[in-house]
Amino acid sequence: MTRGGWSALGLAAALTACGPVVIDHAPTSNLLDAETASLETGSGVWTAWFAVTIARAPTAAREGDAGLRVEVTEPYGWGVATDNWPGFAASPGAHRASFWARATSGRSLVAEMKVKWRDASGRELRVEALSSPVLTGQWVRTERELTAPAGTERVSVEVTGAEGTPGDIIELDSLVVQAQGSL
Ligand SMILES: [Ca+2]
Repeated sequence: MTRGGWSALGLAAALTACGPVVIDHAPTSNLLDAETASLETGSGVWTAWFAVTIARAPTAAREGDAGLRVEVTEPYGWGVATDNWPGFAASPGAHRASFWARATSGRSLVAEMKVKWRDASGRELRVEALSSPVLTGQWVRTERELTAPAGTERVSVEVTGAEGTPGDIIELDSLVVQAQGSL
């Protein structure tokens, strides 16, 4: 069939559909929305959880044009989190999480991503964590295989550090939690 034929067919299908168009996500797509993952067009659902101010910043880009700049404002630990209770849609099964990070500090800053699997009501079923190596000014990618337990319908993400003093900067980009194919 010609390209034009397919277009006409697609239009006819769209016109006869009753509900909103449902787009199936590829099995490897990111559970986090595009802005939260990439910071390219906005700050997504990131919130300054404790001891930080956050901003979408071109200087914090590992990929694309922007990343998440996290400035520590108090000593003894810091944290950012996704703020879209009860979280992004998710399903049980094998996943892979990853993120890029770097830091502008002489201290031993480590960024830990916590992935919280929740049921439909938002109840926490399992928390899995992946910790970066000690961060430097060079970007480093941290990755881990995860398993969402039975009953998982939602996922939320935190990135925290146990160290930090005011003025420390941590930059994050390309944060991913993706399903590893359908089971
Ligand atoms: Ca980016």
